[in-house]
Amino acid sequence: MSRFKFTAGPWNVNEGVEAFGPGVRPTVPMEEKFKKFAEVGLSGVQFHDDDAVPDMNNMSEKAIIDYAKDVKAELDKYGLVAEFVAPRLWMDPHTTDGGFTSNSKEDYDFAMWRAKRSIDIANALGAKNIVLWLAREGTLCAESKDPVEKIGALIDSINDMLAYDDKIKVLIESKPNEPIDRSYCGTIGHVMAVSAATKDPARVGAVLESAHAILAGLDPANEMAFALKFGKLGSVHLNDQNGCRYDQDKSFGVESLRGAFNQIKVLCDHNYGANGEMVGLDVKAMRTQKPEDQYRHIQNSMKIAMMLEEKVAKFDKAFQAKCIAERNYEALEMYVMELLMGA
Ligand code: 3MF
Ligand code: MG
Repeated sequence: MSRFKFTAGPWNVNEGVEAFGPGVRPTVPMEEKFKKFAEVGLSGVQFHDDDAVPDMNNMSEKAIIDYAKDVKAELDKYGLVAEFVAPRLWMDPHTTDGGFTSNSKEDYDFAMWRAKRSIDIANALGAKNIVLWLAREGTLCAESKDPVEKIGALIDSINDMLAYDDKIKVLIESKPNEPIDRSYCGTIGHVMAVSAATKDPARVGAVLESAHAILAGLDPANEMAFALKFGKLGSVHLNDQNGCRYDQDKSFGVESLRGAFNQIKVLCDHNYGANGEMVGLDVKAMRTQKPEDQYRHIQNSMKIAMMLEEKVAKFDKAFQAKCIAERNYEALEMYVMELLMGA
């Protein structure tokens, strides 16, 4: 049993499309994903706005809410909750140059329309959070935007979301690059600063994704800790990443077991989840994976997280204190390695 409630998004079971090759697995219908998510032990689902309401651009505001209510009924059927809704602002022709930081007023307005519809969808699904992964908020050409002005525009857009609904929380998922070259919210530190500059900082927090921290050259557990200190770690995306390559979304812990241990440790040590926060697994199956076992990466990630929870429970705090008192960190480090290797 885990102390955590695990979630994943429908995008975490996919056809395997990448920049160099087409899909290799058939599309799985949404309801089958819900059914299977419940079966493998997830507690909830994360949504992009158009995962929940696919044709939303062509629908009225009321029709969007009605459609989302039907999705909520399907979730209920499988005993799942909705964790968050994230406006997908990187696929649409209106967001080619970003949304909240676009140079086009029309595109900015479109992004705000999607953000507000995402809040409506979240309310219909019973989700408490909006997630902003700011995929294209930044520049490909550094001189194309005034970064000072654009960070102001981002803060304005969040204030507008907070004013639209007085309960919803906005969580920014930091990422330094990909698809954008220079992003405006690359790390948790950036997210905390933006949060502090909004009209209701208590309702603006962060999602830390392990791989995104690694892409920023930072340690995921340390990034989680930074947000935890401010009471603003609203969600996590556990996964792994082999250094500064393309965004890999590997199963949690498969590249850096000690790094994964320290993520689970910081979450356990600081009672993450006590206010309803969930543990998202933003993992992708390898393109080589066959359809008949295409939930394996989610199951593996959850299993590794739970095995690491057991290691955290076994962690010998008295021995740690002794090592600290003697400033013998070589001994402490070897103890951790032996703990993880089962010696
Ligand atoms: C990109 C991501 C995204 C976000 C998701 C929800 C596809 O690197 O991590 O997953 O997590 O869009 O914000
Ligand atoms: Mg993510």
